[in-house]
Amino acid sequence: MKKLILIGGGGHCKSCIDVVESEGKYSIEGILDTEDKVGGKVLDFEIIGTDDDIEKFAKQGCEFLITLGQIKSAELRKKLYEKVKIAGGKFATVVSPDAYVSKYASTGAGTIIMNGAFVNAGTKIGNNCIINTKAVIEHDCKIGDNCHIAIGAVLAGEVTVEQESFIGANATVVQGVTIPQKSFIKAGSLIK
Ligand code: JB2
Repeated sequence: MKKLILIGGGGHCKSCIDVVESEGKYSIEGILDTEDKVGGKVLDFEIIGTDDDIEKFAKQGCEFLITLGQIKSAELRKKLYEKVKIAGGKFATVVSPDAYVSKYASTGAGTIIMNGAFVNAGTKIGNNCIINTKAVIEHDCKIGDNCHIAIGAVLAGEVTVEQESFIGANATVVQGVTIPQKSFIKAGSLIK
């Protein structure tokens, strides 16, 4: 199995660990968090260092997944993604075995597709995105880099979500709408 380092050891990390373990492609080497958290644990996995250790683990051939969540802003996830890239690190793409992803869809580096999500034909998902539990992304959607499609959100066909946007839990975006970059769509919204 390929070795994986998770970056960010909070609530979102727990959900990611579950998906990574059920996919069974990666062995989790440990988690990077802030200095004060080093030595602690998240579920069964140790916090083994800080972001200053990214380069060391990249040189050891580990892959990376940013496991910090993203709600108000994509800045921190984006910054960490760049840091891994500069260190020459490779990103994992993680897909839950309990998600449906069409063979005609594409998924970028560092993106996780979580349990029960649907991604239909012709959809393109960028890098460093979170497609959270039970999100539905219909045909021919375009999701830019650094987006979070939260739990149970529904994007109808041909929706575009530009980079660094957040679509809240159970929000619905109807067919053909474009969500501009850095948008924050509140949970339960109807966008038409
Ligand atoms: O610069 C950092 C950094 N800043 C904070 N580098 C690293 N490697 N880690 C950092 N952290 C750590 O991220 C914090 O010390 C903390 O352990 C973690 C954030 O955890 P928290 O549970 O506060 O948030 P989250 O981002 O994991 O989850 C939020 O977003 C999800 C999408 C929550 O609101 C969840 O409920 C939500 N599902």
